[in-house]
Amino acid sequence: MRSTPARWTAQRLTGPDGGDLLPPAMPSAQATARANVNVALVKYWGKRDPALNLPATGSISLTLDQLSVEADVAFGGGSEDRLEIEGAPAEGEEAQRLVRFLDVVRGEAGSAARATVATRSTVPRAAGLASSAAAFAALALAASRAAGLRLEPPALSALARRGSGSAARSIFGGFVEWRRGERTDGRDSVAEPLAAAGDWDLRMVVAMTTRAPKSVSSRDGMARAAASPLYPAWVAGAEADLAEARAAIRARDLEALGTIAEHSALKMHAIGLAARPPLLYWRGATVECVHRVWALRAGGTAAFVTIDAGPQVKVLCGPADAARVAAALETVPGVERVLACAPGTGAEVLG
Ligand code: 2P0
Repeated sequence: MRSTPARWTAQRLTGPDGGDLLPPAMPSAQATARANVNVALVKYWGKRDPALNLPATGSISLTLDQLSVEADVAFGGGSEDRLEIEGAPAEGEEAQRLVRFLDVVRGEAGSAARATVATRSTVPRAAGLASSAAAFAALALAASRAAGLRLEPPALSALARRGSGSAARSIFGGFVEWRRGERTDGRDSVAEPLAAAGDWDLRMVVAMTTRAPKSVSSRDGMARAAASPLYPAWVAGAEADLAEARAAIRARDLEALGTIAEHSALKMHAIGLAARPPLLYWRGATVECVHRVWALRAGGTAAFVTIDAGPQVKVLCGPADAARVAAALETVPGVERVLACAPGTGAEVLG
């Protein structure tokens, strides 16, 4: 008798289809993987190909510890994918996005097998932190393994990108650059590590503000930004911003990295303000957090803000200053929780 993993037996062999649910082409058929979120220091904001999530510019990020997503994927029989997020069935656009991603994996593997997927996140619900980067990096690793594919890191990064652009970066730990690439098929639009998590000990202090739902998704925000009169300047300045960030990371120069990271973030939000209709992700607490950080900096603390497609503020600083930064942010009205993250590791297979 063939031995099958307990998880597989429990989830699938008693399924409605009965019979042998392990197609011969996919001997592993199930895998679990975990990936951490990442925060961009030079932002990805705009696409040259929305279908393939090919970016208009390169970007550079820091993968964080503590905030991660775990994904179980099993391929087998059944007539449709069974998808569960945080213990509840995936619905609507979220479910469609997962199925589209699984279709990409099936296409690569030459398989028509349906999947059972479950994801679990350690990202606090109130955080308003986009966990799609961690989710699709974990899914890319788990689904490709489960489908019998053994992808090298660049191909894995390209696969994760298909789910969510920023997921290309969460395949790797530490400081990561996602190259814009030139090819229309996107094979050269992949991330690569610049420095490992253990190479430079920094902190990203995350101030979680209002729970108000995000009114405009990153996807829609990027589309709106592309029509902003400031957008051409954003694209034109990208290579210089990337070069500055790369040099700062190479030199382990926090002041230089923080300066370009803050500039990239504020420039990204300026594009939205100048768009018609306008786009503004900030709340009052967001603005107040920025001023608190600037006040700390005026007092000699090397701390720099970055803000993504939401009202949360993330502050890059040295480990010795993280407690001071956190204390300053905790007292801002509207800030619900503050978390200091260190550099995190890349995506890994758990089983
Ligand atoms: C970034 N953001 O570089 C930028 C900065 C938000 C602000 O990548 O449409 O979820 O799935 O490719 O990756 C968030 O956008 O967008 C993001 P899709 P994604 O981190």
